[in-house]
Amino acid sequence: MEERYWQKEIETAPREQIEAWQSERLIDTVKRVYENVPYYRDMMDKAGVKPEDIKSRDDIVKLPFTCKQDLRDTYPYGLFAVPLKDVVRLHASSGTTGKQIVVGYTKHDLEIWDDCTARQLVATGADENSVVHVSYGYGLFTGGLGLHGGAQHIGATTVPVSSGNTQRQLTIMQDFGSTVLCCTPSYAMFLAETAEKQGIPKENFKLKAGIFGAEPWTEEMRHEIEKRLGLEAFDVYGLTEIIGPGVSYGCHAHDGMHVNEDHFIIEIINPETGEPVKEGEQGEIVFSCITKEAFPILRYRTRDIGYVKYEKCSCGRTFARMSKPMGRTDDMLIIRGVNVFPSQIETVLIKMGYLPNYQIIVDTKDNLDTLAVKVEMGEQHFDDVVKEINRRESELAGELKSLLGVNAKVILCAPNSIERSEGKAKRVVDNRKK
Ligand code: DLL
Repeated sequence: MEERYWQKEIETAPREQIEAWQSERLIDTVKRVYENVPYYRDMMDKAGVKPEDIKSRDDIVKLPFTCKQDLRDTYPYGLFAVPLKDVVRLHASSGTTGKQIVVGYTKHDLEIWDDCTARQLVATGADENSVVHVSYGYGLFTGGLGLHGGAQHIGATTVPVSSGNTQRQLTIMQDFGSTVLCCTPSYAMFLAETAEKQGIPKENFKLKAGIFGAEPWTEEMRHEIEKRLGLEAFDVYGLTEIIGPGVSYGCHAHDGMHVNEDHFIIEIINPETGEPVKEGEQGEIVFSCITKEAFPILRYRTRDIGYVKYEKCSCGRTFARMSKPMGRTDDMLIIRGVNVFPSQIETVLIKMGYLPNYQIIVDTKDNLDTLAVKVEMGEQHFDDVVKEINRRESELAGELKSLLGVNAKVILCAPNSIERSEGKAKRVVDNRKK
C-alpha cells in the first residue's frame, strides 16, 4: 500500500531543512517569550542567558528548564505570551495533586494542532471517506477536541461521541459505520470485551484503524486490541502542556512515534543531572514549542521516560521518532529499592495469556515494601479448581520475579471484578503514600 501523508513536503523533509526550521523558529520564540512573559524573562535573567545567545537550535541547552511547578506558580495565565483577547480556547489538565494547569490557544495555534492530529489520522490511512469515532473525553481534556479537529481538517465524517456509555458507543460504531476509533487503549480493550460479551462479532464493525494513547500501554496490548477489534492500532502521544494529542504520531512501521518537529523540539536528558543523553539512550523527555503563539513553553520537563532516534523511518518520514514512553518518572514504583514500571508488569501478564485487566497494590509490612498484583482470570479459567488457581498464581509470580527482580504476590480474581475506566486506567494503588 502506498504511504500517505498529510503534508508530505514537511513530513519527509531532509534533516537539514527540519533543523533549519527549528533554529529559525526557536530564535523567534525565545525573543517573543522574553519580551512578553515576565516569568520567562526572570528565569532567563537568573540563568544569565539573553535572547541574542540563542543563535541556532543547538543553543537550546543554554535555556533553563520549565516544569510543572512553574505552571502552578503562574496559574492561571502567567505563562501566556499573548493577551487573553487573542486566546480562543482554553484546556486544562487536572493532575492528581495540586492546582490544575491551564493552557491557551490562539486561532493559529488551533490550526497547528489540527495539522498535527491530521498527520496522525492520514498516517493510519484515514481520508475524507473515513468515519472517525472520537471516544476521548470532550471538555478541558485535550483528547476529544484534539482528534476532532484533525478529523474535520482532513474532511472525514467526524462523530464526537466523547467518553462513556459503552453500550451507546457500540451501537453507534455499528450503525454509523465508524472506520477509525480514537480512545484510550484501556477503553478500546473494554469496548472489545463488552462487544464479545454481548455476542457482537467484530465483523459487525467497519473499523480499520484505532488511534490510542493518553496512557502507557505495551506492544503486547496493541496486538491484543488489534486481534479483538479487527483493526490496526496506532500509538498517539501528547500532553496538555505542549498541545495535547499529536505531539508525536505512530505510522504503519509501529517503530516509535514521529515527533512533529516543525513545531516541537524534543530532547532527552538525564533526569538527575539535566544533561543530554546520547541518541537511543533512555532518559526524561523534554519538549519546546517553537511555533505556538499563546503558550510557547520552552524546555518543558515532561517526566515521561523514553528515547529518541533520528534515522529515516521505513514509512518515508524523516521526523525523529520517540519510543513509547514506558511511564512517567512519577509512575515509577520503587519496591525495596528496585525500579518497577506498571508497563513491565503488563508485558508479563499478556505474555502469560491474561487480559490487561489488573491492579497493582503497593503497601508496607514490617517496614518493608510489598507488591501485590491483582489479575483477572478469563472466563475459561474461572471454573478451575483452587489447586489449579494456586498453581497459576505461583507461575505468574515466578515470571514477574524473573523480569522485575522483586517478589510479587499474585491474586487471580474473577472476571469483571476490576473496575474499568472510560478514560485513563488507574492501575496503581500505592498505600504507602497515605
Ligand atoms: O493525555 C493528551 C492525549 C490525549 C494524548 C489523547 C494522546 C491521546 P494529559 O492528560 O496532559 O494529555 O497527559 C499527558 O499522558 O505526559 C504521558 O505520561 C501520558 N501519555 C500520553 N500519550 C501517551 C502514550 C493527554 N501514547 C501524559 N503512551 C503524558 C504513553 C502517554 N503515555
